[in-house]
Amino acid sequence: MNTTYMLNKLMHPSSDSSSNSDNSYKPCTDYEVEELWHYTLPKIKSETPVRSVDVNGDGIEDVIIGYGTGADQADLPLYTCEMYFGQSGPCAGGVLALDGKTGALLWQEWLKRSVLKLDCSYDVTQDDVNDCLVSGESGVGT
Ligand SMILES: [Ca+2]
Repeated sequence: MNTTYMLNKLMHPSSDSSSNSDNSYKPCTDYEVEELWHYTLPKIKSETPVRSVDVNGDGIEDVIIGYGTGADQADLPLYTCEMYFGQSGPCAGGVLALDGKTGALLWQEWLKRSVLKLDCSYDVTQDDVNDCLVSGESGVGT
Protein backbone atom coordinates (compact mmCIF):
# COMPACT_ATOMS: atom_id res chain seq x y z
CA MET A 1 0.00 0.00 0.00
CA ASN A 2 1.57 3.29 -1.00
CA THR A 3 1.15 6.69 0.66
CA THR A 4 -1.02 8.07 -2.15
CA TYR A 5 -3.42 5.17 -1.81
CA MET A 6 -3.68 5.69 1.95
CA LEU A 7 -4.20 9.45 1.57
CA ASN A 8 -6.89 8.89 -1.09
CA LYS A 9 -8.69 6.41 1.15
CA LEU A 10 -8.61 8.89 4.05
CA MET A 11 -9.59 11.95 2.02
CA HIS A 12 -12.13 10.28 -0.29
CA PRO A 13 -13.64 7.36 1.61
CA SER A 14 -16.73 7.29 -0.60
CA SER A 15 -14.69 6.79 -3.82
CA ASP A 16 -14.39 3.08 -3.04
CA SER A 17 -16.72 1.23 -5.41
CA SER A 18 -17.76 -1.13 -2.61
CA SER A 19 -19.14 1.71 -0.47
CA ASN A 20 -22.82 2.46 -0.38
CA SER A 21 -24.33 5.36 -2.35
CA ASP A 22 -24.97 7.50 0.76
CA ASN A 23 -22.69 10.52 0.38
CA SER A 24 -22.89 11.63 4.02
CA TYR A 25 -19.77 11.13 6.07
CA LYS A 26 -19.88 8.50 8.75
CA PRO A 27 -17.45 7.98 11.61
CA CYS A 28 -14.96 5.17 11.40
CA THR A 29 -16.15 2.45 13.70
CA ASP A 30 -14.13 -0.51 12.52
CA TYR A 31 -10.62 -0.31 11.16
CA GLU A 32 -7.27 -1.95 11.59
CA VAL A 33 -3.94 -0.17 11.87
CA GLU A 34 -0.89 -1.84 10.41
CA GLU A 35 2.47 -0.27 11.20
CA LEU A 36 4.57 -0.25 8.05
CA TRP A 37 7.47 1.65 9.61
CA HIS A 38 8.15 4.41 12.08
CA TYR A 39 10.77 7.13 12.35
CA THR A 40 11.48 9.14 15.48
CA LEU A 41 11.93 12.89 15.11
CA PRO A 42 13.28 14.17 18.43
CA LYS A 43 13.42 17.87 19.30
CA ILE A 44 11.33 19.08 16.37
CA LYS A 45 7.77 20.30 15.96
CA SER A 46 5.76 20.54 12.78
CA GLU A 47 3.13 23.09 11.85
CA THR A 48 2.95 22.07 8.19
CA PRO A 49 0.85 19.40 6.56
CA VAL A 50 2.76 16.26 5.62
CA ARG A 51 3.30 16.09 1.87
CA SER A 52 4.07 13.16 -0.40
CA VAL A 53 6.34 13.06 -3.43
CA ASP A 54 8.23 10.14 -4.93
CA VAL A 55 11.64 11.79 -4.54
CA ASN A 56 13.77 8.68 -5.04
CA GLY A 57 11.93 7.43 -8.13
CA ASP A 58 11.01 3.97 -6.82
CA GLY A 59 7.31 4.42 -7.62
CA ILE A 60 6.31 4.81 -3.96
CA GLU A 61 5.33 8.18 -2.55
CA ASP A 62 7.81 9.45 0.05
CA VAL A 63 6.92 11.55 3.09
CA ILE A 64 7.98 15.22 3.20
CA ILE A 65 7.85 17.04 6.56
CA GLY A 66 8.51 20.72 7.27
CA TYR A 67 9.48 21.51 10.85
CA GLY A 68 10.80 23.94 13.40
CA THR A 69 12.89 23.42 16.51
CA GLY A 70 12.17 26.58 18.50
CA ALA A 71 15.86 27.59 18.35
CA ASP A 72 15.00 30.80 16.46
CA GLN A 73 12.57 31.95 19.12
CA ALA A 74 15.10 31.32 21.85
CA ASP A 75 17.74 33.29 19.87
CA LEU A 76 20.32 30.58 20.53
CA PRO A 77 23.86 30.94 19.14
CA LEU A 78 24.82 28.67 16.22
CA TYR A 79 27.15 26.52 18.36
CA THR A 80 24.07 25.13 20.09
CA CYS A 81 23.09 23.52 16.76
CA GLU A 82 26.02 21.14 17.15
CA MET A 83 25.08 20.44 20.76
CA TYR A 84 21.40 19.72 20.17
CA PHE A 85 21.15 18.63 16.54
CA GLY A 86 24.62 17.34 15.64
CA GLN A 87 25.27 19.77 12.81
CA SER A 88 26.95 23.15 12.47
CA GLY A 89 23.84 25.22 11.75
CA PRO A 90 21.44 26.71 11.03
CA CYS A 91 19.04 24.61 13.07
CA ALA A 92 15.82 26.55 13.64
CA GLY A 93 13.82 24.57 11.11
CA GLY A 94 14.00 22.51 7.99
CA VAL A 95 12.50 20.00 5.62
CA LEU A 96 13.15 16.29 5.47
CA ALA A 97 12.12 13.38 3.28
CA LEU A 98 11.46 9.86 4.53
CA ASP A 99 11.39 6.86 2.19
CA GLY A 100 7.74 5.83 1.83
CA LYS A 101 8.74 2.18 1.59
CA THR A 102 11.18 1.84 4.50
CA GLY A 103 10.90 5.04 6.57
CA ALA A 104 14.62 5.74 6.12
CA LEU A 105 15.77 9.36 6.00
CA LEU A 106 16.34 10.27 2.33
CA TRP A 107 17.46 13.86 2.83
CA GLN A 108 17.22 16.71 5.31
CA GLU A 109 17.72 20.43 4.72
CA TRP A 110 18.19 22.66 7.76
CA LEU A 111 16.98 26.28 7.64
CA LYS A 112 17.35 29.51 9.63
CA ARG A 113 13.67 29.65 10.60
CA SER A 114 10.69 27.40 11.30
CA VAL A 115 8.78 26.12 8.30
CA LEU A 116 5.11 27.10 8.23
CA LYS A 117 4.11 26.31 4.63
CA LEU A 118 5.20 23.43 2.43
CA ASP A 119 3.86 22.84 -1.06
CA CYS A 120 5.19 19.97 -3.15
CA SER A 121 2.62 20.01 -5.92
CA TYR A 122 4.67 21.55 -8.76
CA ASP A 123 7.63 20.45 -10.85
CA VAL A 124 9.41 23.81 -10.92
CA THR A 125 12.65 22.48 -12.44
CA GLN A 126 10.80 20.30 -14.98
CA ASP A 127 12.80 17.18 -14.16
CA ASP A 128 9.66 15.03 -13.70
CA VAL A 129 9.95 15.13 -9.90
CA ASN A 130 7.78 17.58 -7.98
CA ASP A 131 9.72 20.23 -6.05
CA CYS A 132 8.89 21.49 -2.58
CA LEU A 133 8.37 25.20 -2.04
CA VAL A 134 8.95 26.25 1.55
CA SER A 135 8.03 29.36 3.45
CA GLY A 136 7.88 30.27 7.06
CA GLU A 137 8.86 32.76 9.67
CA SER A 138 10.98 35.64 8.37
CA GLY A 139 10.66 34.36 4.80
CA VAL A 140 12.67 31.15 4.73
CA GLY A 141 13.37 30.05 1.15
CA THR A 142 13.27 26.83 -0.83
CA1 LIG B 1 9.81 6.82 -3.26
